[in-house]
Amino acid sequence: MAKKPIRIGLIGYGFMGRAHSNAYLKVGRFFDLPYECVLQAVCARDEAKVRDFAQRWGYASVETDWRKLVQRDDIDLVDICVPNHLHAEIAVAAARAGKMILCEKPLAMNAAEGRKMVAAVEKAGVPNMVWYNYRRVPAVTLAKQLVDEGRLGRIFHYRAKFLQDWTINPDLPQGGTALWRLDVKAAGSGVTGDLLAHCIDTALWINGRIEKVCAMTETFIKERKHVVTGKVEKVGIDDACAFLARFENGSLATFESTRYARGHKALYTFEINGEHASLFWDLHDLHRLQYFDHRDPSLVRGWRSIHVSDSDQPYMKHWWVPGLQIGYEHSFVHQVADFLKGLETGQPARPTFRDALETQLVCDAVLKSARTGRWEKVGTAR
Ligand code: SOE
Repeated sequence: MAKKPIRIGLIGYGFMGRAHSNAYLKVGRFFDLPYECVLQAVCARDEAKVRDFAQRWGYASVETDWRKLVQRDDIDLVDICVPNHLHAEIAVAAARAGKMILCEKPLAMNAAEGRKMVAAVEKAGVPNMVWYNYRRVPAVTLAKQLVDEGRLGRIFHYRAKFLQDWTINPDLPQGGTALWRLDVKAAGSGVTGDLLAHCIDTALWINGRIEKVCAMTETFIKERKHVVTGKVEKVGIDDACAFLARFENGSLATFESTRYARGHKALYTFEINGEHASLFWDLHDLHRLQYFDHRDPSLVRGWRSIHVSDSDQPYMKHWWVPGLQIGYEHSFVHQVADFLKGLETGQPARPTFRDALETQLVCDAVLKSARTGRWEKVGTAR
């Protein structure tokens, strides 16, 4: 049977533009779906560079103005891969134009913007999703499955961290194409929106709602040259953030993120301790899930390192044979596959914009608590 084309309009072609394009190209080869992703257009301001990108990845056309792209009749889905301060305006315009929308994380600069985006997609009734890709690393999906099956019993603790070390150099400027993550006007926040947002998304998904948080942040390098203005400017982002949280289910949590942990490049880890069992996952060893079950006979009781590559384990039947692992890029392929499956079944793939607003609300409460020095309640998205 002929597959229905989904004509993609990608806005932005950085690291995420590549990750998403790769996913669109691969998904139909590994997953049986009634849709086919068509790389219809890519948009960015630099015409020469966007043409190069289009040629390398196989996009049929280019645009240099996102407003034109979202109005095109031959685009079904708009994929937003630009810095955070542009997410809301593009998403609202794309929703009004009736496009499906995939948006890079975090959803927005803050929850107020996020609410407008949720209202726009829900009013337009367009399918929408945010690229919190780590949910779809098979070992993370398996962690969720084990918790949902009740294997851990009552959850006592959730512990997550995301450590990097790429901004320690004080000569690193802020702003511009590659370094917008350091510019608060483009990013909204530092590690809270960029890295902790991933940890929060996974945590809410696996362990439910967070009621309140108590946070501290620090900006270690107070001034940096701005690439666009050429002036030395105040740094407005949080370089590091740590917070305590209470989940609605009664469990206690600690979250930590920094770009100043020398030696760590992208060390995202989480551990969950329950009444019967615990689990631990580490992005640097992403195909393994560590699991300890106290109900095992004491002679053989201990942490097992589950190599998540068996065809019974999440997503793995679509790839190679048991024992052969997959990696980071595949989490994006899985996300597109689930999105397309959602179109087929009418059960939207998650996180939707509304789900991602929950994460945004936690980020807002974390940043507020860091300012006030008090515990802050997390607002509700529903
Ligand atoms: C930052 O370095 C970054 O690329 C984040 O923006 C991504 O979301 C994260 O997955 C890896 O680190």
